Amino acid sequence: MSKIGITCYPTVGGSGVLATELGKFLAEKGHEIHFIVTQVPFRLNKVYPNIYFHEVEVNSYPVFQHPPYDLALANKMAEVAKREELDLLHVHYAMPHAVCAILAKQMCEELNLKVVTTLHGTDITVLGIDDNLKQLIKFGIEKSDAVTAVSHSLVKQTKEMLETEKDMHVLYNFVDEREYHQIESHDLKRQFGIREEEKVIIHVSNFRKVKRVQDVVRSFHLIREEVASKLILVGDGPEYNQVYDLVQRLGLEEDVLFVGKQERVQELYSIADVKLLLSEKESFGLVLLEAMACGVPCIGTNIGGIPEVIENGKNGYVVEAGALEEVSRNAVRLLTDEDHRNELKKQAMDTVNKKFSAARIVQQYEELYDRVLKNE
Ligand code: GMT
Repeated sequence: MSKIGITCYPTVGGSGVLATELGKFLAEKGHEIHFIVTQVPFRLNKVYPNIYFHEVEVNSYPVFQHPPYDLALANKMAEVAKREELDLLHVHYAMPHAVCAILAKQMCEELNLKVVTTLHGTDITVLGIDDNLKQLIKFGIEKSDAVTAVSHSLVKQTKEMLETEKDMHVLYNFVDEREYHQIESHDLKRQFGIREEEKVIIHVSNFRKVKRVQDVVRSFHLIREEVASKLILVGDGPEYNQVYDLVQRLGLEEDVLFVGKQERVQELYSIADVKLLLSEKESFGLVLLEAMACGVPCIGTNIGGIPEVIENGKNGYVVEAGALEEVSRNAVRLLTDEDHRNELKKQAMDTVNKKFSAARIVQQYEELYDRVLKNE
């Protein structure tokens, strides 16, 4: 069993969720897990005897213009690694976490500490194009003992953008099937004022521009002309007001439910018939897995890692970004043909079980740690 330090942005969407869930599963398998983060990750909602939390405190000083998060983190990593005799640091995001881990590794040479870096996308697709950071991100990746990325698409993009030949392993996102599965919805639909015969379309995101939530609303506008339905929008973020205005302009206020951030999205999935994720950037799309595990077929854009999750026509649909007529056509077919919907639903759950189960992916991480620790 290994002693593993994990660093992530504890409040940031998918990457924080993935890092936390991985830590929990590794702890259940007997590894000793040390979260080195600024605050307790939001999914760490239970006490585990072999999970420890080490808070990175970032103080402001009058002499510094900006609080030194990166340096405080590197210092904490080195301190924890020495005291707890960690075997490896698994960091999520190359920038700045991989760079901090490499600095920490140099600060405790006596330990033979290893660094595993997982790329989630935003660090590459947003920061990687910033010339002020590009060389540092490349350094963090190349000096890591192993690098994983959440899709083949992200590996390709990272290699092209950073002009690196570094070996990268694709380790997909996974979902905890104990949490995400079909559940009895009782009368949730009625509580939301949705009539039994109405279909439910759902979208879950942090309402960043790249999620193109306005495309979701426009697609729904088309779908609603053919099928009596409601759209549930889950989440909050920078585009919220624009999306809200669009809903008013299109006269959809009666049929679009803004439910804000939700902890137990699985309950909402239990009343949903189809999910839309129409992003223009998405290195994987963890929310797709969560929906599929709950038996909700998804329509997603042909972007990044989405086509590695959705198999067009088999467990959902993949459309070109902005092809809203096509989104609507596929959704209407799904919503009106029950046999077809049930088949896609079954295939969606099957895909999660076979390709993206926690057991499978967590084992892949363990095997990678093993190889790194044996210097293979
Ligand atoms: O999608 C976001 O805005 C959050 C972002 C993050 O950094 O947490 O999610 C990224 O990592 C997730 C976990 O690996 C992936 O499932 C998301 O696709 C990815 N987001 C993007 O690439 C935009």
